[in-house]
Amino acid sequence: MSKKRIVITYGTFDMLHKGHIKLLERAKNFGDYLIVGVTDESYDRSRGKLNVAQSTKQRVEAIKAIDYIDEVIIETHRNQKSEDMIAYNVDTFVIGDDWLGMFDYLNKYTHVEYLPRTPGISSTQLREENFGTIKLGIAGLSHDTKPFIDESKFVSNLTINQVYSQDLNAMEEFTNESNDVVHGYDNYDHFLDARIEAVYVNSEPQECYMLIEKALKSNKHVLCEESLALSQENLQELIKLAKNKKLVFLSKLKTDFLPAHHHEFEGYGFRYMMAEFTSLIQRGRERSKTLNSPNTPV
Ligand code: C2G
Repeated sequence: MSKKRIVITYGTFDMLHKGHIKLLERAKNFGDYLIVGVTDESYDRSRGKLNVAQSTKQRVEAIKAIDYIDEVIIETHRNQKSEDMIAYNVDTFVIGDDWLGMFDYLNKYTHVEYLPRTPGISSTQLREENFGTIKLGIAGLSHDTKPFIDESKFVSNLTINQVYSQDLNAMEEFTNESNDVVHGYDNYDHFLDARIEAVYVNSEPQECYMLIEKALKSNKHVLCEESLALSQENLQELIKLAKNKKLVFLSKLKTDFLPAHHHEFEGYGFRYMMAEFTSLIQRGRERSKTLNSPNTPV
């Protein structure tokens, strides 16, 4: 009896659509036994896919419901593909040509096939059609502003189209240099107009409370760097306001504010703590196809 020809492919398969289906149908034609690897959400986040709409469970169930798929596995880490080629004794690895060349390194294990992608359909498009796009404004300009805008391009369903700074010159300089942000304001009330639904506050600590309070009062969701307010009382007021208005009020919390951090250090004599920072853009070099860098296999 001849050996079954094993085919494998991987994907996020968020909001399963005809592009995915066409890829899977063609993959099956390369063999007798089709294995599909579905990426799990934490692995997706680590490779820059930040707002996948469906859970791993939902996406796996959608793939499992397709009768010509013989086995479904979960992709959880880098290098797993190399491990799977050996573990499943794969004959053909199939992927869409939006990854052209990225998986050539697997040729040492198996035969790699890039198939034409189906035009005109994508999960990003379906997410936008179903969930809309958040229009964000940035209040406060700093050295973080441009990197923040650059990285936001990896998040679908999000656009940044206006900035505010009480420093007119800084604001004009920024909008003149920026290819992305055209609308600049030095009047905060005018900035909080109808064109935005959310505000990213990144300003001086003494200014944050006022900027956040006004944004919440104008029914804008708020995302803020460190210091939200200069007093516990003011902070409680902002939290109450956001709750009453059912608005998102998010703060970037530094590790050293985390209760667990204090607990660990005080209780158990921690010597050091590791922290990882993900950056979707390697300074000075835009990653090709967002998720890949040439030297580490995905
Ligand atoms: N695809 C396609 N046509 C589309 C959209 C997607 O042929 N219009 C293919 C992709 O090329 C890929 C598969 O469908 O081979 C799954 O696509 P995604 O869900 O976007 O997954 P992706 O991020 O490409 O994951 O480790 C996972 C892999 O690296 C691929």
